Amino acid sequence: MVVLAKPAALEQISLLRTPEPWETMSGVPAVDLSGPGAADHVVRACERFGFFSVVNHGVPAGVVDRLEAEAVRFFASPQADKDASGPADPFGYGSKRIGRNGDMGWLEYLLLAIDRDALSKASPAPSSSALREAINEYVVAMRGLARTVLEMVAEGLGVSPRGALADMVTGEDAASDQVFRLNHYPPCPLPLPPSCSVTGFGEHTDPQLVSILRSNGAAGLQVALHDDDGRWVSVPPNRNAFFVNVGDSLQVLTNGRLKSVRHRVVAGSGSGSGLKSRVSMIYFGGPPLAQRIAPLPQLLHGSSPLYREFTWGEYKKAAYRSRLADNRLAPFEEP
Ligand code: GA4
Repeated sequence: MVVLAKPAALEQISLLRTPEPWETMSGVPAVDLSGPGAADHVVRACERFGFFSVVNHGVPAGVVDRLEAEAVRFFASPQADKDASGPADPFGYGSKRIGRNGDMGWLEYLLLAIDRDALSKASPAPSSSALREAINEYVVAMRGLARTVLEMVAEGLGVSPRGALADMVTGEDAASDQVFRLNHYPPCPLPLPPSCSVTGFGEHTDPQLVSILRSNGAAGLQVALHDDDGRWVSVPPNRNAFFVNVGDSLQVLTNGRLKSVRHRVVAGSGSGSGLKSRVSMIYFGGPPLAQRIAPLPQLLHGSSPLYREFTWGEYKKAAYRSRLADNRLAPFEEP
């Protein structure tokens, strides 16, 4: 719920009514990728929540820690240095403004284009070579993880070949559209009306096939439960796990069997020294612009497609004209 009276600095950022305490999601499905039945487990989690965590993922802790340390260093650098990497239009350093249509959140971020398996060479931001190297190393690991997850989705759904979905994002022959984002959510020090929290990143679904998120262990991520009227629950942080979100494109490809997850981040508040900033790193796996997105015939089993076909380029263009919370799939639903 949006509340009106608030400090001027928060004028354009929505406040959320805070229940005491936020309800915690106790049953986040945790998939052990090397365990038996992992593919079925992945599909069940994607059907029920559009969301799961991955443990025993094989991504070396050093790769993650290096990037976290470099990200913390970047966000702690002087504002003028960070601004030199901005504005995010759409790529680069951004603060509070998200997208082009008036969405605001209590965060700063670096939004970056990935070419194949590395940060785009055409991107001047970030200028630190240590941060660029850490991102490149991390992105290679995320591409591997995205591939494994999408292969398991295909296997669990009985889609062949097993690489049909994974190739859209990590295939070698076409340039897929991958994006990488580092977010920093400092605690909001401003006085807030009672029982209110500040929106860090407003509710939305991700447009791509999958996104893989990792955070530093500070709370804030919430997801809306599919089977419970979209009730919001907090996801307990786990700095050693990756969280996978089903995106809109995977929802369409599976004719709605897997559903994209609405999620948001609530900023911490207060000025005590014990308050932790949240730092998250998210890989978004999108296909090449020309990729056709439509329900896979193999998954229709005689029923009609729920969505009309579009290209990823079309969807992306429409997404960039939308507000964060919009239902971006609605215009593509078959009547
Ligand atoms: C949501 C998922 C990714 O963070 C993102 C976001 C993008 C942006 O920040 O520029 C968008 C948002 C996201 C969907 C709707 C549009 C575009 C902000 C916004 C209001 C990078 C993406 O791909 O789509």
